[in-house]
This record gives sequence, structure tokens and C-alpha cells, in this order.
Amino acid sequence: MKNYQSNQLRNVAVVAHGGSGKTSLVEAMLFNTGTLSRLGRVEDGTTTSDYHPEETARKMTIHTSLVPVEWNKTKVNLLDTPGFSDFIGEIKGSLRVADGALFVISAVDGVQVQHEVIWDMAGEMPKFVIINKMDRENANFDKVLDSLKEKFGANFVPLQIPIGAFNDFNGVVNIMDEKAYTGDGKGKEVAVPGDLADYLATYREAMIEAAAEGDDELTMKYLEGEELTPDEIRDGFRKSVALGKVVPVMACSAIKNIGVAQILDLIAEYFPAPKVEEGPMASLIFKTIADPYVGKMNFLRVFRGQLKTDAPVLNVKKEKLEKIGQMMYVRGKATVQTEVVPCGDLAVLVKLQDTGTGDTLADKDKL
Ligand SMILES: Nc1nc2c(ncn2[C@@H]2O[C@H](COP(=O)(O)OP(=O)(O)OP(=O)(O)O)[C@@H](O)[C@H]2O)c(=O)[nH]1
Ligand SMILES: [Mg+2]
Repeated sequence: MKNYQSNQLRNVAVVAHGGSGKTSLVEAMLFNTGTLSRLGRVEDGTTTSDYHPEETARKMTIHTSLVPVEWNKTKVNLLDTPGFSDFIGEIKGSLRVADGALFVISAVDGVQVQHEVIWDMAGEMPKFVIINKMDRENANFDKVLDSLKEKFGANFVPLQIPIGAFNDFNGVVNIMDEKAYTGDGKGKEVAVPGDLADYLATYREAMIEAAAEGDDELTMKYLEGEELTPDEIRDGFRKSVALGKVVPVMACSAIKNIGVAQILDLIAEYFPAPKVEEGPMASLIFKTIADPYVGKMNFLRVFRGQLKTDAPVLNVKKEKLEKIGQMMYVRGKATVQTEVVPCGDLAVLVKLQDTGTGDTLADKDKL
């Protein structure tokens, strides 16, 4: 895995009620990059995220997995978290190191208990919502959208709406670009279906209004009745997302891999990049596991400066120096060594002596 600049990174906590399709969605995203030769399935225990034996046995996520997806010029670090309430502690750590939360909601089951719990945990942080399982019987995008508005009262604005539902679900429309795509994977661009014209117009208006709230200049322009340029709409919308003023909503089917590649495009374009802090290195450990092959693995995010393997680091809380042995990027259970981790990126340190979840590592003599 090559190194990415901070502004090319997207750190995304994928969160939801159990069984909404997080792991299947992450798998489909990775599949679309060409990294996998076939799309794994939770049922078969063949996904990239659910690789621990207890996960394949129970067919659910128990440990948060880090799955970087390299898409166009960005690296989307997906944190596939467990939805089952017993493992709620896992989500806290992921939210601390993500720049936004991506909620996955079943188009059939709608908003469920754990969605509400996690929504509260996520507080003011930027959020995306994916309405998944559009291929299932009784899938209903509008109904879920209404219940989102009712439950959470945020400004939910569709950025990608479904073409059809259940057996007829065969594509998506991008509201920003007014483009339609059908088929799986990257799909084929087609004309926007006539029966969606009204939706498109309504949602586009809502999207422009949300974009206008992104900064004062745009707000003034909008209120004075001037038309915003396409670039202004994009920039304004991106800013509104980062400020938590708008929550974009997208539709897909993870299992059929329809609308998923288009969601990756939208994440690359509208999900906030990490904020870069210059200065002495500082990083946070958000998860520690004992891997039977690799040993103790500490997952971290670099919040300031960059992390290199050449010098010992200080565990601030425990006031102990740690020698950095191996540093690696991971994708599920796959690992690859790296010598440097840039600001904003997520990586793993192996075999640290005294360091565990919640600890901070810093440059030893530059605090
Ligand atoms: N029909 C249909 N089924 C789906 C879709 N996405 C996921 N599923 C199924 O829903 C079930 C749960 O999917 P997972 O991907 O394990 O869901 P999860 O959110 O990761 O679940 P937890 O890890 O337990 O929180 C599996 O049986 C999937 O095959 C979809 O788009 N359409
Ligand atoms: Mg899962």
C-alpha cells in the first residue's frame, strides 16, 4: 500500500444496528477496487472484515476491522464495527479516530435501537447515511428517509436515490451531478428515468439550500436569489457536511453491489479529510488485540506530525519509552510493513511492551 497525503485520506467509522449490512458493504467497496478476486459473503465466512474464528462461526462482527479501500486518488480507511449491543465499546474507539460516521440502515427494517444509541454517541461529528438492502422485498427508501427525519431531526438530504426497489432495483441517481447509473460495480451511465424527475428536482433544491449554508458568502448569494455555480454547490455542500449541518443520504445494495462504487465516489468527494496538525508526533491507540500469529497489535491514528520507525516514542500516560519494532498497514488480517505513517492515517504497531487502548504516544523529547 502506497503512502497517501493527509488530504487524500478519509477515516470512516462504519456503524449500525447489527445485521444492517456493514460488513457486506465494506466487502463490496473493496471488491470494486479490484483488490479481491471475488466478493466474500458473511454467510460463508469469506469477508475481509470478519476474519476472526468467532466471527466466522457466529456470522457477525465482533472486533472492529480496519479495511483501507484505495479509490481513485484517495484511501478510504473503513472501520467496520460490530452492531451487536454487547460490543458497543468497540464503537467508541472508532469514533475517536474517524472524521465522520457512516450509518448503514436496512431499507426494510429502518432505524433500529442501536442506530439511535450510536447516533447519540457520535454527537456533532459529520455523518453519512446509507440505506442498504434496496434489493429486498418491501425495501422503501422514502419511508426510511421520513423516519430518519422524525427520529433525529437533522437535515437529511439525499445525494443518491434508488432506481426501483426489490427485484426492480437496478441503479442509482446522483443528485449533485444529475446522472443515473445502472448495473453492478461501476455501472453504466444512462438517462435519468422520467418518473424520478420530480424527486430529482425536489432533492436538488434541498441540496443547493444545504450547500448555501456551508459558508456566509454562499448564504448571502443564495438569499439574494443569485444562482450558485456547480463548484460553489459542491464546495458549499462539502463544508455543510463537515460542519454537521447536513447529513447526505445514499441508497445501495451491498449484496448485489449496486450503487456501492458510486458511494465511494461520494465519500472521496464529500466526506471530510483529516485535519492536519504540524509539530511533534502525537498519536492515539484506539484498539489493542492479541493476534495468534502477529502478537500484540496496537491500532493507532496519528493526530499530529508523522510517525516513523527510527526513534523510540513516549507513552505519555504511562511515562514509559517504547521502542518501535514493526509498523504496518493492515487490511483485515493482511498486513504490509511501512516506515512512516503520515498525519491523519491509521496503522498498527506490533509488540509494544506497555501500551494499550486509550494510550497516547508522542515524540520522546519534543512534548
Ligand atoms: N438482500 C440483501 N441482504 C444483505 C445486504 N447487505 C447485507 N445483507 C445480508 O444481511 C445480513 C447481515 O449482513 P452483515 O454484512 O453481516 O451486517 P453487519 O451490519 O456487518 O452485521 P454485524 O456485524 O452483526 O453488526 C447477511 O445475511 C447479509 O448477507 C443487501 O444489500 N441485500
Ligand atoms: Mg459486520
